[in-house]
This record gives sequence, structure tokens and C-alpha cells, in this order.
Amino acid sequence: MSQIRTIEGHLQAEGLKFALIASRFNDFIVDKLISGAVDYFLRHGAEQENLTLIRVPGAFEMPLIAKKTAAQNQYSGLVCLGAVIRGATPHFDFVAAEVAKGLAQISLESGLPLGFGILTTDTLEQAIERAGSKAGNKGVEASQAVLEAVRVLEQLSPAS
Ligand code: INI
Repeated sequence: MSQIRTIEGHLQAEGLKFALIASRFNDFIVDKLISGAVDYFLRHGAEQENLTLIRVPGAFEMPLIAKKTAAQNQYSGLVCLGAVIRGATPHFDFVAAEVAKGLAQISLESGLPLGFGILTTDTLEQAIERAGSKAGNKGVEASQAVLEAVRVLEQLSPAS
């Protein structure tokens, strides 16, 4: 591949502040996502006092809390962690769609990188697989994505 000017984010989290917004619903899964996210940031140089955990009841409440958190202008990025698991009713579809749409909108409106670490799975087994077992840990992936996005944004100066 030819060498062209490339802007990319490094994965050093020293000095950055992150809020982890995590739901209590399905907490035995979500707790694994939180552990993965915290571990990721600490291993990449973040200071413990710069990480804040905000608990919300369920994924559906996440967009509002994320919006308020973004408006505080205290954080470099947000990581949203939750698990929406399909049940016997269409409830799953409403919750999953609203949360994804709401969080994407908040990230765009606030200009703050937001990691989407919310599992949307058909079964409990699929959720377990994505919370630190054979399919990785979505909390880690979301944290890495936010850190990389923050570092890219730092290099994109506002249009003057
Ligand atoms: N919330 C979740 O975070 N995950 C789910 O799987 C879930 N299901 O399936 O019902 C869920 N529902 C609760 C919802 O997020 C709200 O907290 C609730 O409806 C109250 O507003």
C-alpha cells in the first residue's frame, strides 16, 4: 500500500477521564463487561481516579443518563455497558432499537466518543460468550474503540 498521510489514534489513556455507564439489568453479565472495561483502561495508563462508574436501571434508561453525563463536559469519552437479551415477547426489539439509536444520537450531538458496549443477543449463552469467554469481552472492545476515537479527535482540529 502506498504511504499516504494517515491520522490514527494511539492507545495511551494517561490523563483521560472516562465515565462507564452500566445497567443493573442482567448485572451478572454486565459486571463482567465493567471489569473488562476498567481493566482495559488501567492497563493502558488510565488513573483509577479518572474512571467513574454510573449505574442505571436498564439499557432503556441509558440514553438519558448518557446525555446528562456528556453535558457535564468532564469526560473525554463514555462507555455504555449493558446486556439486552431476547425473551418471549417483543420487548427486546423495542429496548435494543431505542438504546442504539439514542446513544448514536447523543454521541453525534455532544461530539463525545461513546463506546457501544451493549450486548444484544438472542440467548443468555451468547451473552456469556461475549462477556469474557469464548467470543471476547464487549466491554474491552468498547473501551478500546472510545480511547482510539478520543485520540483521533484530538488530531482533528475544528474548522476555522
Ligand atoms: N433492560 C436491559 O438492560 N436488558 C434487558 O434484556 C431488558 N429486558 O429484556 O427487558 C431490559 N429491560 C428493562 C428496560 O431497560 C427498562 O429498565 C425498563 O423497561 C424500565 O424502564
